[in-house]
Amino acid sequence: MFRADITAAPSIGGRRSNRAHTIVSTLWKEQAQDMAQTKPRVFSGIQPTGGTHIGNYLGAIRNWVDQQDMYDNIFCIVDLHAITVPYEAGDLLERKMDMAKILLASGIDPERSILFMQSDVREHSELAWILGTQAMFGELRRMTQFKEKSGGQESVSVGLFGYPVLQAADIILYDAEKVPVGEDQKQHIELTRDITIRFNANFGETFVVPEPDIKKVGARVMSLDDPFSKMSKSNPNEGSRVELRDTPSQISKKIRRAVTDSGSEVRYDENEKPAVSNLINIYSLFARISVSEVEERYAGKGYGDFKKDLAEIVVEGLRPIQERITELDESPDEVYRLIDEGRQRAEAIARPKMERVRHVTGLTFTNS
Ligand code: ATP
Ligand code: LTN
Repeated sequence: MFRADITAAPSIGGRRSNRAHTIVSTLWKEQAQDMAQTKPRVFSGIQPTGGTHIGNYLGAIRNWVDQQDMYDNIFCIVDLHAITVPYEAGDLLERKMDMAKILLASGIDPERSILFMQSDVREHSELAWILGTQAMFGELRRMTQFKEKSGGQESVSVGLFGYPVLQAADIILYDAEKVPVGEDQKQHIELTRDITIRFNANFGETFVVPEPDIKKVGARVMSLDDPFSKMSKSNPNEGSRVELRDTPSQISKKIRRAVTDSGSEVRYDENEKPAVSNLINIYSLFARISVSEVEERYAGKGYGDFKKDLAEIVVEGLRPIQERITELDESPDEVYRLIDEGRQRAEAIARPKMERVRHVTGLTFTNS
């Protein structure tokens, strides 16, 4: 029992300087000093569902990459989430490999971040079951993503219903403080907070309560065929999104065909010009310049010039990623090796944490 307490103490938030004072024993003081130096932890996940697009990239992946030096990073390819809807086993394996390559090619650096497959670390499933006992039917039923994906049908999996509980387990298993995601995930992170607060109240302070990290710009890249719905892999119209693996000519064609608004001015106005505003956003994010700079650049010019340049900027922005993906296509063994290393590092955090959870919930049954 003493051992369990030692391993658990830092993870009850002790890693953070502002919580270091909660650690009382002398033995822990040294550890606490070390921990006060460490960076806040972030956790985020992405489903290996194929068709990764610039919405996923600008809303999530690129922020993870940009912020790698600021945080203690854990990124997870959430295959257990991907199996909550019907799928083929062979396809899943391919998509997991594809996603691993996309993340590495986008700049997730295994030296600075832990990158791993969710199902490789069994503690995710174990904690999800336990958290399921703390989550309420009513609160899960209200989740927008569930309502959208189930389309009101009865024949959807229990896994799809419990999806946000597994997501909560992913995050709190590592005591993540920040969760960088797109706007669509806000509700899931709020639910994660509620479940965590409830667990801590029932069993004692065990987990850090995480916060969403949602950027103002890029958090919601809209569809190219409808500026009122978000760019999505599930849209049957492939012209609605630019995928990371699209060729330059596919990208140009999709942008040329993207819907625009009436008038001809390249001006940011979400109400009057939602489609053009979305394209301006994409431009500003890829070119890493402000929205007003984009407007200045295109003052007096029309949609045609703007779209032509936008296509070029997106093609050039994706080019280095695509080149690295091609390189990784040649070395799958290296990808397996890096992901397995990630598993080991994730397990080293998840194991002791789960021991603590088993202990506080009365599941550990031993006389040692
Ligand atoms: P989709 O809705 O495209 O089918 P998803 O939301 O299920 O996909 P994931 O692959 O699980 O996609 O999402 C990975 C990350 O990408 C999440 O953080 C999500 O918030 C973000 N994301 C997805 N779509 C967009 C978008 N259109 N704009 C900004 N961020 C997005
Ligand atoms: N539900 C998320 C993917 C996801 C996730 C996570 C994101 C699963 N577990 C933990 C952040 C943290 C999605 O659909 N985008």
